[in-house]
Amino acid sequence: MALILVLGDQLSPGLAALRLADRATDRVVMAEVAAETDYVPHHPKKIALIFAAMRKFAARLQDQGWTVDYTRLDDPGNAGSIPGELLRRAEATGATRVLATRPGEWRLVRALEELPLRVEILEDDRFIASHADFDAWAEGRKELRMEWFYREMRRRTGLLMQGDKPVGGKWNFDHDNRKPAQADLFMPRPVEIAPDAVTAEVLDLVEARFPKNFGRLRPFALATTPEEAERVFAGFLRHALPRFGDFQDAMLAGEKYLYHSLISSSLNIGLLDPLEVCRRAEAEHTAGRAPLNAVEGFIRQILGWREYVRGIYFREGPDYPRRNALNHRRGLPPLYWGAPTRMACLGAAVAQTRDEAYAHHIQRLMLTGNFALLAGVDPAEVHEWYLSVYADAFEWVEAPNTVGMSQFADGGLLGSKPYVSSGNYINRMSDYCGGCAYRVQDRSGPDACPFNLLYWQFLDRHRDRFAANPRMGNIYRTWDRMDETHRATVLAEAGAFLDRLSKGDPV
Ligand code: FAD
Ligand code: DLZ
Ligand code: SF4
Repeated sequence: MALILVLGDQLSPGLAALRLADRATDRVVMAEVAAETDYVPHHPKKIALIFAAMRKFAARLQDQGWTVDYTRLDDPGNAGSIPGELLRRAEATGATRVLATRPGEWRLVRALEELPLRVEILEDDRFIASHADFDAWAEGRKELRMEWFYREMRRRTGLLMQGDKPVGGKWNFDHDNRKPAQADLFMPRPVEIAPDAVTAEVLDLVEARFPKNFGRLRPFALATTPEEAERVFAGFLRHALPRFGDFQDAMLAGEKYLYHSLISSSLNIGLLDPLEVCRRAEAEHTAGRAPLNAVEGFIRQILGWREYVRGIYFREGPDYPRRNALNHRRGLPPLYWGAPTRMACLGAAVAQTRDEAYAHHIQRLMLTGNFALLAGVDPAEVHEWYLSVYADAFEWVEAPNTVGMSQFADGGLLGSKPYVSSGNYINRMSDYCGGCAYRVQDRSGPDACPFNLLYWQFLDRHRDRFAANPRMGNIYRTWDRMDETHRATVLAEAGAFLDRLSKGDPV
């Protein structure tokens, strides 16, 4: 008899450990534990999502004839951690063997390996590429660029392929995908999911147990079953996918979701299957309901980025989230936890994060990520924030995005140049600046947009690292051509801004 471990983000009926288990004799172990709720201060919506989805998944397993030892957070005797719960269940049942599916964070992989039980850790094959596939692709390459990996995945899966050529003659239609959006009456609205009795009970528990965690618990509308996730995805395919490409990088005040799919938390906890999602998006193109730039852009996020960052996380090893190539040391400014700010764009991104445990990619990358990088915030603190506040955040996907893509803390493994911008980019891609106390047009002076000041100060302080980068030479030449007095003013004002940030003054 074996104990079959199912973690809170492993809620897939076809999970490797369940496939290998014997329903008649083995026992499934699932546990709500303090070690998982507390290793970072998760958003209450994220904890509620995991608990509600776990409870519903356990009930289905039981209906299908599995024996499930389910521990609720408040159960007396709760050992408080996953290894502790496995030991407790092993003692109670006499089991000596554990069958697990590889967890998505190194911390838990290590904890399972150290258990004084016979633990078999199976590969998590709910992904399109296996670790061996990724390593075979990465082996011997000087640069691990996503675009090359993505093309390989297109060839392997046949997605959007015509023989050995990409459909439409191009691999990537990003060039068409950079349009700013305008609010209109036809903006798609996310499918409404109403909490059922199980979710309602979990919401009460989370409210009582995590009153101090950053984030609004209610209203709660995240999908917690495969059927709910399917409704959200079907709504996206029908109403938003056709314009997903055009407005992928756009941001609008008051429009939290634009044309995004909102399926990341469902994919990451196992309610949706990534390959199936890609095939269904492809079918929308084949049927003439969605243009190629939208469908290719969407598929690239999942078949490309999602698979690629997972490969990087496990290939790079447990120290990856602690990398700090730019030696940034600043503490995370209080505005990330909701302290008032005069910066309209950051205020909106943080408020939306607080309310929904969601922000879309460009908000994460070019608002909160960009600002932290420009201000020199310690990437470990940035990483902890992202891991805490988003419902879809698990280290395998969050750390490469934050530490690598957004903070350049891996020294350029993920991106050949840092994702930094002045206010100009934010103004082009959003309508935040119109309602801001700062002036995006001002390059210096008392009301100058802080992104304008910090952008040049960042480039100046990291000149040794970036000036020789062929993709950045032009930017340095522009800076060097600016009037010397202006450059000195910008650096002095950026320094003063950073001093205010250090003192905890509102900015
Ligand atoms: P859509 O825009 O509709 O995209 C479709 C799907 O593509 C997403 O559901 C997601 O599964 C996948 N995807 C898109 N971009 C990425 C990416 N860069 N990496 C991996 N998958 C991607 N995504 C997470 O799932 N968890 C995280 O913890 C996470 N942290 C991030 C941190 C930072 C700093 C940045 C810049 C990005 C992060 N992302 C993360 C990627 C991306 O922002 C989210 O996947 C996306 O915003 C989720 O919203 P959506 O489902 O509406 O996505
Ligand atoms: C995120 C999370 C939370 C908040 N709580 C639990 C839990 O109580 N029990 C559990 O099995 N999983 C939980 N999770 C998800 C795990 O943290 C996740 O499986 C690991 O971080 C690996 O990705
Ligand atoms: Fe953000 Fe600057 Fe625009 Fe204000 S002016 S919203 S700080 S980019």
